[in-house]
Amino acid sequence: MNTPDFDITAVALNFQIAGEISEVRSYGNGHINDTFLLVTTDATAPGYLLQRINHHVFKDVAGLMENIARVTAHIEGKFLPGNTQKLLHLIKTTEGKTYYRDQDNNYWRLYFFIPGSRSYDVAETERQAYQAGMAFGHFQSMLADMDPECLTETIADFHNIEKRLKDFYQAVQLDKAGRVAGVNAEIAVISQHEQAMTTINQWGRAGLLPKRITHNDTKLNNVLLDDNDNAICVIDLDTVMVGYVAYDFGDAIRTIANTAAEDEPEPDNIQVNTAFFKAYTEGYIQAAGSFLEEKEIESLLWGALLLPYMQGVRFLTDYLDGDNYFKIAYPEHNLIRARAQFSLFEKLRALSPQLQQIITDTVLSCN
Ligand code: ADP
Ligand code: GN1
Ligand code: MG
Repeated sequence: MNTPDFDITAVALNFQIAGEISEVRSYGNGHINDTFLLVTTDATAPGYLLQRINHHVFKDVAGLMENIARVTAHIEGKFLPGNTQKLLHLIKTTEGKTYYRDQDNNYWRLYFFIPGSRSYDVAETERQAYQAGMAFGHFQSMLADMDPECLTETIADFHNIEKRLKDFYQAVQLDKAGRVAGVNAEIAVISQHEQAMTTINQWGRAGLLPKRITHNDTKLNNVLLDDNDNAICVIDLDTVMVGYVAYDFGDAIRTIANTAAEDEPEPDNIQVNTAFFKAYTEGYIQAAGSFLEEKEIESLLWGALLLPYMQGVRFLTDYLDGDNYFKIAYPEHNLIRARAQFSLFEKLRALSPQLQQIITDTVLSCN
């Protein structure tokens, strides 16, 4: 799904903004929503972040926005005086709503731009990895006392690998884009590991893992860092809903412990950075260790294997469907992304004993 042109200034006039818009820029590298940075003539305003919510992906926009309002209010209530963390702040429409629907059925929302912040697609330093771990761990911890059932499930079965595999095999059967003949090697990888990859589902069904409120999109670029690489804000709250902590841990490791970008075409460039894995784990356990149950800790490595595998399944499904879900930059993009995920998955698998040791040692040192 790629982006048409919009009259962004006209859209922004439907929100309670200060000053006039002097500049509009396309912003960020998200695969789902469209994001624009708005600069205004009001020198006191830090600028705004306007997003067109992808309502083909998020079918219940009202429910999604209600989730974000609840989650941000809950977190705000936990901030202590003098705290330096930032929080996404929704700007209401001129009608007092959290989102605006235009005449073409596009859905828009507006946040304050968080000044002095930036995000990274690939981690550059251990500090970034550690800070991201702290940020996502702290995020989960602040939501640990909220009832998971009070949030709408914005995408059903989002991290349910059994459902993702079902969708994948359906895409293989339909072969809508005539691409199945070219992906036999990837199909073989998927089928070889599918049994093992249902471990978290099985533990969940057996009642061994608590359901919690999780972020569900813990890519490195969904945490904002300041100039000194301090994590200042967890963003992209569209998928905050019920989940298992292993999903967040795994999705973060998928980008943070990967030496290459998510769509790296050269497999040799895709390696596991064990120092970044350790740094993320330390940050995460320091922030979340106090509420995690033993089985959840045991599930973390499974999450680190599952999320690259599942992301590979999702990219490949979209490739076979004809690229309807993720934005792409070139025709084979989803295939290259899927291959990169499977390559990372294989490397994480090979290092599993070492990675488990890092988790175990970190938990022991934090007790
Ligand atoms: P998507 O769902 O498409 O990934 P995000 O909400 O993650 O959209 O936003 C895309 C990018 O915009 C982020 O990676 C981040 O760099 C930037 N961003 C998002 N919200 C803010 C904000 N309030 N202040 C500053 N930058 C932001
Ligand atoms: C999408 O929106 P963005 O780019 O942060 C996707 C995630 C994937 C990710 C892969 C709602 O995240 O699940 O892990 O791309 N979000 C949705 O980069 O599907
Ligand atoms: Mg994002």
